[in-house]
Amino acid sequence: MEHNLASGELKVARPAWNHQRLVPRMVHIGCGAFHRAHQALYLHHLLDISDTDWGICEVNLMSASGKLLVEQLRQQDLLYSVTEKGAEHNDIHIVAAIKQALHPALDGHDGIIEALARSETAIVSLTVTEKGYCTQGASGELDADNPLIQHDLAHPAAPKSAIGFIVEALRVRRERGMGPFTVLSCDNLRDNGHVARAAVVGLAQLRDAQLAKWIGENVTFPSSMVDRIVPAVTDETRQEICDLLGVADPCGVACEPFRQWVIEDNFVNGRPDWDHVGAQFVADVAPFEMMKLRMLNGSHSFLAYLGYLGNCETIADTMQLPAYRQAALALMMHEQAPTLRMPDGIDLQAYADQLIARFSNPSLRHRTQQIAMDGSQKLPQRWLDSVRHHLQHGSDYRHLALGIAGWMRYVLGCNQQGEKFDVVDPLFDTLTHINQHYPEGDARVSALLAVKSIFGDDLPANPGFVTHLQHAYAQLCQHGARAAVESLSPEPK
Ligand code: NAI
Ligand code: CS2
Repeated sequence: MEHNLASGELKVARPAWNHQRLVPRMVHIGCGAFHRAHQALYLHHLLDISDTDWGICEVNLMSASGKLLVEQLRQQDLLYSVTEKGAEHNDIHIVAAIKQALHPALDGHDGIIEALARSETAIVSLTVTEKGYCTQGASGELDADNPLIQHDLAHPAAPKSAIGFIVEALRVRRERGMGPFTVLSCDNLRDNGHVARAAVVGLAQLRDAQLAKWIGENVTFPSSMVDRIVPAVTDETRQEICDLLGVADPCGVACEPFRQWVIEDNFVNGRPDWDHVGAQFVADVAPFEMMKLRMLNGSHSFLAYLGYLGNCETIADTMQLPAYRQAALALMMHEQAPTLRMPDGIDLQAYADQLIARFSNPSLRHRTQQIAMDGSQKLPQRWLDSVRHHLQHGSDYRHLALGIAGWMRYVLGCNQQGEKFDVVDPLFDTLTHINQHYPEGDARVSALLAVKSIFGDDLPANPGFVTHLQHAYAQLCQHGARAAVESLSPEPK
């Protein structure tokens, strides 16, 4: 048999503790690359320095790859590695924080609902991507027409969505006279705790008003700001990990050395002392979330759309182009920072400079096309709230306008050379319809602005904004992405 992380001889030490010690007090839904390199690693570090017994039960709900990952984790005793890639050297950790890993196709819906409902489950955390909450991007309310929600209403005991599983498990807990758990969203959403609450209470309300009331009164939904750049794993990454470990690790992930986690301290059923390993518990996460979403994610999306259209494969490639680097910094400092109200002691210029350095890390190879995914879910919190701020204050937002134009051009699904590429987005059907009927010009801009779940009612009704966008889009199409980004400087006084 081929050796793996559990059985093989390794070039690095395995963790000293035994899995027997772990109790699956946290059930995590969405065991993707980010969770493995972030929340699970924080817990791993805590297990390393304390005698805590917190362990994670991982749940993947979607896709064949999610099932495969669960199978692969099981094959290697639920161990996996995280490689932190600095510009100059790598650090590797073998993580031993997982107690159990489940998928509906392997364990049944019941198996997952029971894991959520068992008495030791104190926290249910989520990294299910922005679309996993089944909410309307612009309003943050549950989208009752979402096909997963429609399915879960028709089959409440065999749900498909993460929200459906949580509601059903809470129903079971209530019926059994058990207490609630905390729902901890770790996705890149504005007010992510609030979005999780709106989704869970919203679905419960459609099922049973009493259940919705019980959830509203008993379950807490702390918000959290999560940060660490974790690109999707490629064959190249897997080979690098194998070289470092001495055995293959199909569950391994690689990421940047930086990590940050700011969490609202509002847990109903206990929590690990993540603050002992670098997390920060605060009363109000909102300023930190907005800072990260607008400055980091906002400039990431700008670089992703205009970088991809300008033939840059990775974010680090965009940082090699002076105009993109300057535009990212100008977007952060002139168009995003002025929209933020930060607590004393936060230096936004230093934050922006650190982001430019992080984006420039040449060993990460974070693909622009990965960040460009699911734009319909990302634009509202990354750019559009800031646009509203500028419209209200009469201030300049040319970078944001070009970013939106970049998204509009990107979702056409063909590059400046006319070569086709796949656009991945939950609104794919709507976008395809618009591409077919409004492939270019002002009519295209208006058709895209009319997508209410992204732009709301107010933005398309603002003539100044519409004209600005039409102009930015025309410039981008006429001159190409690189020239359009170059034309943004010099900065206004
Ligand atoms: P990934 O593609 O590796 O994993 C996504 C996970 O979400 C998978 O477990 C998948 O099964 C699950 N999922 C996807 N759609 C779902 C749905 N509709 N319902 C339930 N589960 C669903 O992606 P990755 O890198 O783990 O990122 C996931 C999310 O984590 C991001 O969307 C973002 O909100 C957050 N995040 C990611 C960071 C990164 O650098 N990768 C950093 C900060 C936050
Ligand atoms: C990125 C984020 O994929 C994206 O949309 O902007 O995942 C980004 O890498 C993280 O938020 C960094 O913490």
